[in-house]
Amino acid sequence: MNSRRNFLKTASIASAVATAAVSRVAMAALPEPVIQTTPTTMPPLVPNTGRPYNPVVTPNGWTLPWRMNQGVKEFHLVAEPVVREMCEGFKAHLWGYNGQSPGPTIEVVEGDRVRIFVTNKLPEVTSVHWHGQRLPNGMDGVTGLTQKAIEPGKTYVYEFVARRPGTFMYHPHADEMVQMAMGMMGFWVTHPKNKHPLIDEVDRDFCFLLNSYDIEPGSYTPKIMTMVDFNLWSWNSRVFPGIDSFNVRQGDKVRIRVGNVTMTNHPIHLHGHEFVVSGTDGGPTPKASRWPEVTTDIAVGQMRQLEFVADELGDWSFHCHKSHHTMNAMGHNVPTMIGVDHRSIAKKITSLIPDYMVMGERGMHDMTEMEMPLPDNTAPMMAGTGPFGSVGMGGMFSVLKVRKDQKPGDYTDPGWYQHPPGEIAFEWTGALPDPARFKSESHSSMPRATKPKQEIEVQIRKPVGPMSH
Ligand SMILES: [Cu+2]
Repeated sequence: MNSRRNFLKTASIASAVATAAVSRVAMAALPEPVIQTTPTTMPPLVPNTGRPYNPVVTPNGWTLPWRMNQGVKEFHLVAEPVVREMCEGFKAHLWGYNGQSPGPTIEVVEGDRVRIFVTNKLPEVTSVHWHGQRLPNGMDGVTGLTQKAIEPGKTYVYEFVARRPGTFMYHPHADEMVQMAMGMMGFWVTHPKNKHPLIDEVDRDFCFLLNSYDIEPGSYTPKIMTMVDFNLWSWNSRVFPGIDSFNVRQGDKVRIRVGNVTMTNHPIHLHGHEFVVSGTDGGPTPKASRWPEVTTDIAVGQMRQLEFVADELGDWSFHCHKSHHTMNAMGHNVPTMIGVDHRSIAKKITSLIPDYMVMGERGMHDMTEMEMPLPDNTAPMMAGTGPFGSVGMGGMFSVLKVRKDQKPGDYTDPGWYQHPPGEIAFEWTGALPDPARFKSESHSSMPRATKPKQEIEVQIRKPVGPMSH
């Protein structure tokens, strides 16, 4: 599957050999790049060299192994075209790092000296900017401003000390519009060296990037000129139901780190719990500035750390609160048909076009259960089947699964929550009394000068045309 285990074996052999005096030539060789071939969530990479720390888990992602070279942590990133499975049955042709988009998460400890080799296998120049880091200016990765562009086929070396603990990311600073629209980005976590007054120890630590793509149904490559009208809203380049659940044990202190690499804001919302924002890409927030939230807006280019105690058992939705961001590839030119009875016209059309289907006269949930013919390689618009039927979601949606018996360090999916008897919403089968209607007691503050001549009820149909979110 992935070659991490082999790499670690090789890496530890290499370092064992290294201490036994190896030629400078061998030591100068690049670390072997590690390539990931699946979009599954890899277990946390427990460090076997350097200072210990509690590693993060990257949903549908992985952490890049390193080698220790005379006290320096060495990583090798390869910028290259990748095929990313965004959900089952839907593959996108993106650009990324080391086989996937986003690239692997990089985890280091405050005070570590880090050396990152970046090999460019793209058809155009690139560079890597280490978003949020304190570093020498020449290591900041801005093409033309702080360094030469990395030409195709070339490898550059970045080296700096990870001075500030916290939540960071990396992405190109060369032809950014194209390269970020194509999926080039990755997470970076710097763990604190010692106990930090503002950084709590947690039992579970997750990280993901918010990203968006515009891929026409039936095609594979994102349109890179899109500014607002994206049709795929993803976490770590996955769309629901392709996003793995966040599996924790009841009572766990949980930290979720999120970075926004899209071109709009995302109000990230958690059910059943309150969280605080314990940090940003600027560092941990002062304790006095933390207040309880169930939704926090993450603006473009921002990163946030959400922290909470997962004390409520269950399967809790965790999603972006913009309703268009929990749907997949959809045409935007669909008029609202709710309340429109077009049975008669549908009958006439069906005689001409047998496959004709009327969409959405009772809302659009029906579409989630309908077997609609879709072009090959298209993510279903709203999907995901839960224990009670269709979830009717897509895009930026996942589930926090809180269980009594989830073992510490076990991130595997425990399956659906078994609700205790009497704790599920149920159908009322008794008589329905007529509703008692309240008499309005409100008055307008400023009465109209003239009485309206007649009651007007407006029937609105939204205009057809391009829509922004
Ligand atoms: Cu959103």
